[in-house]
Amino acid sequence: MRINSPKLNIMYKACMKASKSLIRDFGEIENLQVSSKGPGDFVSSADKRTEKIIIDELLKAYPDYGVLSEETGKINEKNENNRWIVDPIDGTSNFLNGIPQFAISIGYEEDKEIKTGIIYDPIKNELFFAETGSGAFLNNSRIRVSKKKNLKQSLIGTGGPKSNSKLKDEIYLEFLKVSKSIDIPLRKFGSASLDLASVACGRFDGFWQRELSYWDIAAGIILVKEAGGFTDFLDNDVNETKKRNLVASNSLIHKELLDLIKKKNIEKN
Ligand code: 2AM
Ligand code: CA
Repeated sequence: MRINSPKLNIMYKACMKASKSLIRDFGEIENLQVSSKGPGDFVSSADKRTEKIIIDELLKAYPDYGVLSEETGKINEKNENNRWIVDPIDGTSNFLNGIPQFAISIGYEEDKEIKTGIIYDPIKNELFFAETGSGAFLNNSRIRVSKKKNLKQSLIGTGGPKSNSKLKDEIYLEFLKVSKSIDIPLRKFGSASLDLASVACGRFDGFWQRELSYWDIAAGIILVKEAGGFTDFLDNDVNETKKRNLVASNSLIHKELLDLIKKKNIEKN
């Protein structure tokens, strides 16, 4: 593993420690799915357990750094210059249903800019990581975005809408609009961080999703950029924690994808 920066080293350690307990918890899901109570409560405690392991490990190394995380919220709020962004289980619905498509995602932000990211899929044992200026990696190999030039022949991922979204109808219409414009059916795999990792390593040519939280995408953004791709927010949502509308791609299809998503949704044609 080509991890030679102190930050990445700590993130890697936190990830590996947390993933041991996460894999154990995932193994329990199958039993709980057939129980009358279902796995809901168990998953929520697995989420908290995993997050605690990660945050403890990060703060052990850098006690005064800020943290923004899905379960705990904010820690050391005053430190706005150095901050960890943590999602302990990205792809919670998949995890809950025993589907092996979820990841731990940790980003590191310096002066409000994301500098380092790590996304770990513990089931496939795939570790994606990137740091500003040093490129993006999957396990031991350098990764790059795809070279697809034409949106029509591209493989595009998306996700959502959230069950409580006020934009549900628009999001479905947008899905329809994009589906009709490209030859390959859209992919909806249920973990935004892994979707971004897929753009970074060229499995997907592009990805977009509305109303994402910052912890879903912080690590993925640096990964895509360092792999040679582009990321953009659709509206003035750069400072939002919970409503980020993100488009990411291999750069070559970026304008075409962005223009298409921004085009008005048509109800019937
Ligand atoms: P999560 O699994 O951590 O909730 C699924 O399309 C992707 O969107 C996942 O990365 C999921 O993260 C994210 N997402 C964020 N908020 C969500 C919500 N309220 N409901 C469903 N998915 C959500
Ligand atoms: Ca998430």
